[in-house]
Amino acid sequence: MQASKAYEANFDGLVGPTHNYAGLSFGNVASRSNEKSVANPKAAAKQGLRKMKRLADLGFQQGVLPPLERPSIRLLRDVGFSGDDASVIARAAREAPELLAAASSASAMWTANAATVSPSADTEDGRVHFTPANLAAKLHRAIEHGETRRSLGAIFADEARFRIHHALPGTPALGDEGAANHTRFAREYGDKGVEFFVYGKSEYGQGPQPQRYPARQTLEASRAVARLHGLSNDATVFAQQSPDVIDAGVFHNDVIAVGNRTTLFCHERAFVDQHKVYDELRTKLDALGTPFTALEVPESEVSVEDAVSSYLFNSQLLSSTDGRQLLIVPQECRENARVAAYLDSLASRKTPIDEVLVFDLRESMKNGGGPACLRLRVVLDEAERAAVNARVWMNDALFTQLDAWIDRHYRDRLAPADLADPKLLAESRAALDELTTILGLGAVYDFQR
Ligand code: SUG
Repeated sequence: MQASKAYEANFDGLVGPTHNYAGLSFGNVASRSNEKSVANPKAAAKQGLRKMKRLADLGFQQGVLPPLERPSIRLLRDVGFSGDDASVIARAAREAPELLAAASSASAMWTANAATVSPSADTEDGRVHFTPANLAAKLHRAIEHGETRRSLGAIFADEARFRIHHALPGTPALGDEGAANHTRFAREYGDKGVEFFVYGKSEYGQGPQPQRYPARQTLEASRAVARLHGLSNDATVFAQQSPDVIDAGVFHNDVIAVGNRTTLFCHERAFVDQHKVYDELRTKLDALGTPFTALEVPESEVSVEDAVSSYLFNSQLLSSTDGRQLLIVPQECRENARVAAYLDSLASRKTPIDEVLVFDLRESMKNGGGPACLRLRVVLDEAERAAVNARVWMNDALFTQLDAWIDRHYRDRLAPADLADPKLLAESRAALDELTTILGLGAVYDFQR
């Protein structure tokens, strides 16, 4: 059967007005080491927006996902703070600043964790399937999925083409971190592919576990998502992340590996039984007539520590229309001599990477979010693409509108103490209210209902 032409669209999370550094993610080195530093939400949002614009200008399909309503008054009420919204914030600031911080995080910007997505070419019912991630490992992230599901529903509304599941039950046994632990390989995007799920530990099975930092994704969750999406066993591979790299700060697989079409770019210490993992991928892809190349970076050239501090593997590997592969890296990769040398050497080696583009995403990086964290990949054929809410596609007009919207609504300085400011809630709601009009989302936020 001739597969229809399909594209990989990237949906980036627009950084919300409450972007701050609260040190909420134990196991994420950058989050912990920048705790309590002063953030610049305006710069953060503009850095992300510029990446979207540049990729759209280069001819990639680029969409926008909206921020969530923060601070989450709903969370603060759920944990017992009452009164009007200003009193809820004031009491939380006084009695439980850590809960106010969790309620205020702009963490929905990292849309690689929004959901796991399976293209229609892979699923039993021929629809594109989304499972919002329960993000059960961290409170500030565990409150995202209900609102995320609503946003996805406003963008991928056509139920004949898109199936948006509910998140898995939010319990440690089913901890799910979404597409950050999921990659898909296929010859062309529209061909049937092999979906690759990477987990940190098995809740009920045997096997090694990290000792220092939490494993956020379980095998049981990965298998559940594959079942929900109607994926076949002969086109799925489940692999365990090396527990010692989790202990070195690799809290999601996308901090140590990235894949695109027939290429897996990863560190040599990424997986347990790494060569068996390659063999299984190669065998299952071969059955689909699809080649497979693993471009493995040795510890002797780039250590796991270098990978964690530079985010070399949190890059986007993109196929341009002329078939070349581009690697989108954060500027921190140029600032690490070994990583820079590795990237420079790509030109003279025979590798599937043809060009490297560097982006300044400093504000997000300081919370452990690089280029790949900021985007959710959705493979769409022509008809599916036409069914997406057209207002979310990045173009010159949307860029200009969003850039001015950021100027109107965002602060350029947000310190931890500012989270107690009740004006931040009003500012954030005013911004989001206007955004729903710009993006044609309808009343997706609680405060609009
Ligand atoms: O979940 N950081 C995020 C970073 C997520 C990166 N995503 C991927 N690798 N795909 C996290 O750890 C820090 C927030 C704070 O500390 O204020 C935070 O949530």
